[in-house]
Amino acid sequence: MKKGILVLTALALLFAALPATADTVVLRLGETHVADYPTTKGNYEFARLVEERTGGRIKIEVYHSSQLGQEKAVIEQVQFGAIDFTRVSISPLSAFAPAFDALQMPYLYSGEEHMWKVLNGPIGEEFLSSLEPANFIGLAWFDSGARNFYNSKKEIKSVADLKGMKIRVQESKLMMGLVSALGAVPTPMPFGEVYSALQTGVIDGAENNWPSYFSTSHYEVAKYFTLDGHTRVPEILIASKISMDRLSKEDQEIIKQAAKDSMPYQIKLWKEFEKVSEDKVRAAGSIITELTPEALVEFQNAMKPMYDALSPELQEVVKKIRDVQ
Ligand code: GTR
Repeated sequence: MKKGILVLTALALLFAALPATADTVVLRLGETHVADYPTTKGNYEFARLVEERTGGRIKIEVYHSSQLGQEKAVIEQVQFGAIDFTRVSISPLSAFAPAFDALQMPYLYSGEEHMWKVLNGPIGEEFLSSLEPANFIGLAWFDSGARNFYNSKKEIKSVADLKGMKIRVQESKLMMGLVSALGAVPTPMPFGEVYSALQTGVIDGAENNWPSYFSTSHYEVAKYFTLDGHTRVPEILIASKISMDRLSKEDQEIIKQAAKDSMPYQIKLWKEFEKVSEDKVRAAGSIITELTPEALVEFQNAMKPMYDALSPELQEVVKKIRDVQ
């Protein structure tokens, strides 16, 4: 009798560890944003295309709202194959692939068109494939607009106004350097902790794009928003090389193509949501400061030393990016 129960338990455990049917594969994707954020919807589109194109053999479950952990921790797990995919900002990814700093330098792009030309051209492709030695497969780029400073204390109209302010940054050396270059005090912390840090005064401010400022409700606790547009930091969809290596070459190709094909959808939703977010935070009473042309030049000049501090290799990449026009 006892033996029978043991055998049954062993069988139950065995089946629990197997996918739903022998040839169905279920993969997991970690996302920091909430379910209806454009980026999360881009992930859903990617998952839908993969499922459709594999006739349901490969299912990708999207875990939004940091259910699988905060951005940096998720990247680590993707590297070890514990999570199969993630969509992240390239800022925290730079800790794993330092060359990505070259793609997110302050005031690097003349505008969004320039950035897309770079990402959709040979430079973007090279960056996607450069991730393999770090055990990632770069799949596609998503839009993330431009980042701006916001805070709970006062209007920022010049670089001098930022002096000594405690500004939250992503867990990224480059972002720490950027905030320091402006005379403020960088405070790295995970995205999910920023609201309460602003509310309790642990930090004075943070920086992000319109959609993140709105969807996290940071605007409720930090109403001064300055349109300085210091960086354009692309989002990237990556896969674990370990997970991808377990699939056939054909399925790997389907996944790569599906990721690329989900880009226009995300970019369209992004544009729409950028506008909605801006309108909502303006209506909610945020104070939006536009920089004068002189003040903007001051911001740009303050960040020039960051370019000099780049390695000669990355300076070369920056030059190539600038040459794409
Ligand atoms: C957002 C980005 C997130 C996360 C966040 C942050 O713009 O989409 O992936 O990096 O910024 O500031 O932590």
